[in-house]
Amino acid sequence: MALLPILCYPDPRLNTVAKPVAQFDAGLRSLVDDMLQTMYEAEGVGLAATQVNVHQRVVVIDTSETRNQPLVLINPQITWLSPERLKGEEGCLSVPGIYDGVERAVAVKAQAMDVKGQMQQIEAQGMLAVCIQHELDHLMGKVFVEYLSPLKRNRIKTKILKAQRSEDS
Ligand code: GNR
Ligand code: NI
Repeated sequence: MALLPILCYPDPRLNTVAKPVAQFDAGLRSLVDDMLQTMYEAEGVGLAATQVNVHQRVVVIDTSETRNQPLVLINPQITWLSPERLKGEEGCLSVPGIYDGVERAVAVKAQAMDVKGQMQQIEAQGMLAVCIQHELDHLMGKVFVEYLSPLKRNRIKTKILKAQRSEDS
C-alpha cells in the first residue's frame, strides 16, 4: 500500500479525460488499494484516479460515518439522473480549503464494475449521489470550481497559487 500524491487545481492534468479500464489485474487491485488508503488518509469521501494522475476510469468512495464501507467503481456510467436538482456545498481534495455551492441531481442510478470485473447497479441519493456525480466529473476532466463564475474561479486560482508559493519558499 502507498499514499499517492493528489494533484492540486489549477494543475492542467486534472483536465485529462480518463480511459476505460481494460485489464482487471493485479495492477488495478494495487491502484484501488492505494487510492483507498489515500482517500482515508486525506479524510475525503471519494477519490477519482484523475486526482492521483492516473487517467483511467477508477473511483473509490466511502460516505459512511464509520469509514469502513468502501465502494469501488470501475468504468462507471450514470444511467439516470433525477430531474429534481438541489444546490449543495462541495469541497474537493484537489481544491484544498475551498467550499462552494454546486447544483446536482438529488438522486442517480449508475452501473460500474467492481475490482473483479463484476457489474454492479447502484441507486443513490443524498451525499452518495452528490459524490458519484463529483467523481464522474473528475474522470471527464472537470473540477467542481469549473461550475462557478469566472470571477470566483479566478479568486480561487489566485488563492491556491499564493498558498503553494508560500509552501515552496
Ligand atoms: O471529500 C470530499 N468531500 C465532498 C464534499 C461535498 C461534495 C463532494 C465531495 S468529494 C470530496 C473528495 C474529492 O475531492 N473527491 O474527488
Ligand atoms: Ni474532488
